[in-house]
Amino acid sequence: MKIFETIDQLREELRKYKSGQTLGFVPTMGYLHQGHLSLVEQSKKENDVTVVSIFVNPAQFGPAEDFDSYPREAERDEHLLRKLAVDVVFYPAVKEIYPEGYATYVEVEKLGNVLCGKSRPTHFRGVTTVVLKLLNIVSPTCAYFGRKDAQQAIIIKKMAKDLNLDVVIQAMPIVRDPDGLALSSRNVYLSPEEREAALSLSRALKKAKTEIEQGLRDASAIKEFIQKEISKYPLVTIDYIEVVTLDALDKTNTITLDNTLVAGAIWVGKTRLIDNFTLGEI
Ligand code: PAJ
Repeated sequence: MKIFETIDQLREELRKYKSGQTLGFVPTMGYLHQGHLSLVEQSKKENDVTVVSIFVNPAQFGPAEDFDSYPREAERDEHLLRKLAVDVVFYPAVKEIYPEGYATYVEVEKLGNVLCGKSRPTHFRGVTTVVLKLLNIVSPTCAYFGRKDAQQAIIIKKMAKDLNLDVVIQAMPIVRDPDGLALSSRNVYLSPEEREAALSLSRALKKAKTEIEQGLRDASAIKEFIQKEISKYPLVTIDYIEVVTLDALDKTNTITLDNTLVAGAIWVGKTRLIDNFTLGEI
């Protein structure tokens, strides 16, 4: 496994692979868990070469958010990626990605202003900017994202389509702990009591999915059902619970089985967590 910190060195290495080999790319912010690793495994399965990036992207954090305290553990990440026989790791410093005077940002209109975009107004602009930069740097055949961040995957797919990027964007299933909590690097912030409270979101979503399977189609009834389930946990504050279409993220009154995203974000103490389920393909 080769690790590169500069764009020039990475590109020089990747030029060796370009002749007819497929290249899979998994962008991450590190502090890797099985959710990230499932993307790496998929890339390994489907491609000749797998590249993973580790970069905590300041542009996607708001001024009051956890950029400084975001968990970082390079050696552990390196060890995990080595075990999976990843070919190349890109591990740039902030200055390598955003040198002095950096001024260009990419924004996907509308899709970035709803759900998480409402409470994190500059977040998706930061995500699309860094992902486009990374895709330009790596030039992969295929890039892998998790449906845990469903809105992010939808926005990146839209960016790739609108800007004619020559890459296939794959949205992979959510990986959960055995008790249902969606794996997240931010779960490390939770105390044992907070972790128990954090389960409220995945539990409520699971029950809501069962309600839909049993025939409920009224979006506001599902929303209220989820809110009520979560309100049983006093440590939790709801940021949002929404039922939207999967393709346009438009609010909808009626749940369809092929074009619905049921998504939520909660605060447990100082930690913001998200989860969702999708009906249909991203
Ligand atoms: P990060 O939160 O590190 O996640 C990297 C990738 O792993 C994302 O595509 C995310 O959706 C996926 N992922 C995280 N938890 C997952 C889980 N429990 N199951 C399945 N996939 C999961 O998302 C980002 O980084 C950044 O925004 C990034 C795309 C790297 C741009 O900076």
